[in-house]
Amino acid sequence: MKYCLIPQPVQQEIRSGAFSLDGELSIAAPASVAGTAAMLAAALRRLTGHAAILIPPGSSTPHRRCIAFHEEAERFSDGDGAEAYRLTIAPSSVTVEAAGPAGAFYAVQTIIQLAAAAVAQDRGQIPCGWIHDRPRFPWRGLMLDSARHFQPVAWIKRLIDQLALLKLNRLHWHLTDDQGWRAQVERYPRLTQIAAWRGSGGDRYGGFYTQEQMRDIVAYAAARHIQVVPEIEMPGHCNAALYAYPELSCSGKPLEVGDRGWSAYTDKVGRLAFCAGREAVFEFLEGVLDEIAGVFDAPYLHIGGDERPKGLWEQCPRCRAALVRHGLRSESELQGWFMWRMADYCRRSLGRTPILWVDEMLWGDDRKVGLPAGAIAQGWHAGESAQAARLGAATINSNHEWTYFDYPAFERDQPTRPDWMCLLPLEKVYQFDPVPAELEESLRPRVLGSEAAMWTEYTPNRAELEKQLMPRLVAFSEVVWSPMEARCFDEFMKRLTLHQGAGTFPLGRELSAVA
Ligand code: TNX
Repeated sequence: MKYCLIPQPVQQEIRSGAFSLDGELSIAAPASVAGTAAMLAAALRRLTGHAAILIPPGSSTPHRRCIAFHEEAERFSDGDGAEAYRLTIAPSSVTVEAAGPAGAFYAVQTIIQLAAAAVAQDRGQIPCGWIHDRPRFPWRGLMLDSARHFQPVAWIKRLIDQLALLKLNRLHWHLTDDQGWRAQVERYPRLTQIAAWRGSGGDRYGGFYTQEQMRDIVAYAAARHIQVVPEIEMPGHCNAALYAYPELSCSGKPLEVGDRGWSAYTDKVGRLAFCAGREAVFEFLEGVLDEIAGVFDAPYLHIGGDERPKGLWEQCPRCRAALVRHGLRSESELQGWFMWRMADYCRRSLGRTPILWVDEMLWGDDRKVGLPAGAIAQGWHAGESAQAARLGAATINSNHEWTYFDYPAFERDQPTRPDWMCLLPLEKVYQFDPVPAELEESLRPRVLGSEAAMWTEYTPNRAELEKQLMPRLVAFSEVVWSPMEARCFDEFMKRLTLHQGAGTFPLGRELSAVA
């Protein structure tokens, strides 16, 4: 017998007896985890209908069953990390021991799932026993593309609730792309006046996040131990920005805009890039990153770097002159120089670790491009994360065949998606190992973890988004949290079915997601 938890914890044992959620309950927590304890109280009230009483630790709790938090850093080894926790469930008490606030927070997510399962299944009785738990990877993320289609703040908060319940700790926020610019930058108002929108009249589509809204999301996520990592794309995937500021492109001419929905900014002119030969481009990008770094407090900035449209820089006299000036031989070397320069800016001027998609930093035409020093390499094709690790970089493995949630989960949905998308069923997500099989043992610690990627070209609304995310995100949580040996798909499906029946997960409740 095992507890019904997703992701599966590292160690657990069920014993006889049960802790009843019925009736009076108190929660004793030190001030350092007061917010987390309050979230537990709110969740238990929602699930059981009973209010739990929050008390300071050490107060006596006569005649009342108690959930008690203890900070026990010394009982955890360094290898456990700050996210580890232990839970002991006895007939009259649930004891939480954690190395720090993150561990206490994950213990609470576990208790919430246990309570949801107990209410749905066992008349509110949580079986006695214990759980010792810690994540397999420190980087457990979801990438959300808000550029191709826009999601309102309220929905993103629900998504963050969902990530928290699954013990995911990064929201990588893709804020800019060819199809839209979503982040308010005060120095460049045309980004949100113009680049955040496409179409006209009744067909106008778009939106953006004010700095205040972004700060609100950062704080909401931080309270749930999730870091929000913003991504500003360069040197490609930038048509929307060039529509607002055409002087940053090679031609410097206004963009011709089409009327084909999400691809309006690319269908007439193709995909463009920032001009690598104009100093104004670097002034712009640095100005943008200055403000973004002021809004987001994570120690990372994602600066894109993927899929530069080829052949444009070769045609541009300014880019050709830059090539000569910097002693470079090809467009791909120029891209390497561009990304090195911006990565350096992140590190030296902003004190942030740059993260890059590395498709073009590893496989430049002449293989001379190389990764910027101190950058984290996010791989999305097979082989990239292993190669980046061999080059000495820390890496996030988002191999698209296993983690791209824009790909169809079901054969029946394939006709609605382009041919290059492969099928990504729930079971395949579940079987993913972020550590590439070919990677030498000694380099494996360089794999920080993984992110699933929710690209949104084909997900224009909430219903579509939730259909693509759920329940694959649930399976993904086990990929990045649980030990590889603990995985068994059939048994996972039983836990998933129970939690879907219990309505545990905030997203996708309305969907018959498993069918
Ligand atoms: C590739 S992965 C892209 C995205 C697309 C995605 C569609 C990456 C860094 N770039 O721009 O949305 O494929 O699956």
